[in-house]
Amino acid sequence: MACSISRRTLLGTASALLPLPGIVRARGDEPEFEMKMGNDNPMTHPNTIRQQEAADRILKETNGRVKISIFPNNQLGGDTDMLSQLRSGALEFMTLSGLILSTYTPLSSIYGIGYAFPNYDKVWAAMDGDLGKMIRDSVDKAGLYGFEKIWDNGFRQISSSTHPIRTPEDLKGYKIRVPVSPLWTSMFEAFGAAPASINFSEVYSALQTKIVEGQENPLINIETAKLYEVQKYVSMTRHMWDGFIMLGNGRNWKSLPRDVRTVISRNLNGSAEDQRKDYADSDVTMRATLEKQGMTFNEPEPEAFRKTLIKAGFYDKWKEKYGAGAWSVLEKYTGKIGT
Ligand code: X2X
Repeated sequence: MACSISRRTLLGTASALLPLPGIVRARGDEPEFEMKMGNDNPMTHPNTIRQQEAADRILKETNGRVKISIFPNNQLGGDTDMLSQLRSGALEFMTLSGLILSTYTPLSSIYGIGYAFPNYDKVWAAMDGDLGKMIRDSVDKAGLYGFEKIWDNGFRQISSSTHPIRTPEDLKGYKIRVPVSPLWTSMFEAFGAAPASINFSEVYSALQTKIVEGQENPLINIETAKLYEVQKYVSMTRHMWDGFIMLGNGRNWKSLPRDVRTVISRNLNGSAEDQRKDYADSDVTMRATLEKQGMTFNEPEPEAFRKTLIKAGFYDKWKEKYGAGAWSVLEKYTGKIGT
């Protein structure tokens, strides 16, 4: 006798095996949740690659119920445009430097203080520890959601089309692009440079048309954005560390079912760990690649730059802005700064 199992029974049994309460979705069913994620990184950048991997895993694990579409390379607009979309809920997710976000959440730039972190061990202890928690709490209060694992954006180096940066003197009057952020502007003003706040989406053309002489970024961003086509020198100043906070719109995020939030968090945080590995040794691998593209490198002595910031009162200014409490959380991981 043919064993006939009703579709409802089959679906009921099958759904019991799924990681999520749900039903086995018939092929072609529309996703229950369709969302967008934006970033300012090219297609070949680890952010785009790892975010797409996470989105693929989420779609599979939810059996097609949750679809996140990735829009890389400023397709949805520059960082400040995407941030406005995120805050309104028109965009559900984006990665953004805490220093750019700090126009709304001042504390989120504290990790970017010049020469604060000497190495990645201290970076991750801080960002996966109390400093990251403090920043995420400030992000949540601003109506956004900060995922537990921050993504890496590396130690930053200065590139130039006119001359290498060997000493702080070389930064006097230097027309340098910086991301749109009070801390970035303040740091290069303290060096005596002439910083211009420009979204990454406009950096290549600003360098090409000589609106600015140079910019600063980790080597992986210089390579993936092809800035070697419009820059000649790279000075390994390593003047700060930056990260990309994975952000969600707070209201959208809280409206999702708990099981959906669990799958999204696990996969986005997992991809953050993968992306950190991509960045970890990129300064070595990317230097060889960029030298092949014709860039020349120099290694300036950092102490003279750090002393310039001290003399300009940069550390005192920002310790007062963040407050002694937040500053002590930072120094818990970095040791005394600005002395
Ligand atoms: O805008 C930049 O320089 C970049 C790509 O590093 C950031 O998103 C902060």
